[in-house]
Amino acid sequence: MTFRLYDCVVTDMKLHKGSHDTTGLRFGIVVARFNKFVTSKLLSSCVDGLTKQGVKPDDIEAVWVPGAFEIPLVARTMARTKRFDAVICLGAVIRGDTPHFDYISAEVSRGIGQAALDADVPIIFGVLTTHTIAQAIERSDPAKFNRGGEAAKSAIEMATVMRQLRIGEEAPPIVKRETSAKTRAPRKR
Ligand code: INI
Repeated sequence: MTFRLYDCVVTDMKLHKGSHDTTGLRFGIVVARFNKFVTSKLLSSCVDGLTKQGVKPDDIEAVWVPGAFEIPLVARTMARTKRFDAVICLGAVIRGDTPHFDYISAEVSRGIGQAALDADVPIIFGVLTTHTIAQAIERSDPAKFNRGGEAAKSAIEMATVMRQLRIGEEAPPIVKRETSAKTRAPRKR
């Protein structure tokens, strides 16, 4: 039997993927106060996204920080407590007339990546970096791009897949060994 995964024929592999089973999972959120008219919407759709997937409000902890620049340190500190299965970072960096945007957005993305590796806990990048206020409003609108809800989904996926990997849970055997080249599905071009 063959199995096609992203255009490849796969045999005899274990496939791990995240699930919707949020039982017992705890999430930390770091949210920047700067551009609060945007970040408060990101926060509410993020919390909605988590609770709709069964996460208990008691298992969510949020921390406000002054701006996006301050997010990585707090995210790292939260992650290092090991009280959270994932930490979600929410912010909005909007381009202005000066190079400030470039410094803040570069630092927050670099810092969040480094924090996740340092803490060995998934840290989700839910920070908008936009050219205009209109773009930021659109991306925080739950009826449009809803980046807060997307960050929640990413956090659940990462938390569940990491839980699987860490407890060495067996992934369901999805494929069996191919018996002959004839059974191999043609490669898509
Ligand atoms: N912080 C943001 O979260 N978004 C921005 O767009 C922004 N701009 O443009 O200045 C911003 N600045 C504040 C910064 O994150 C720090 O809080 C501040 O520099 C103090 O360290």
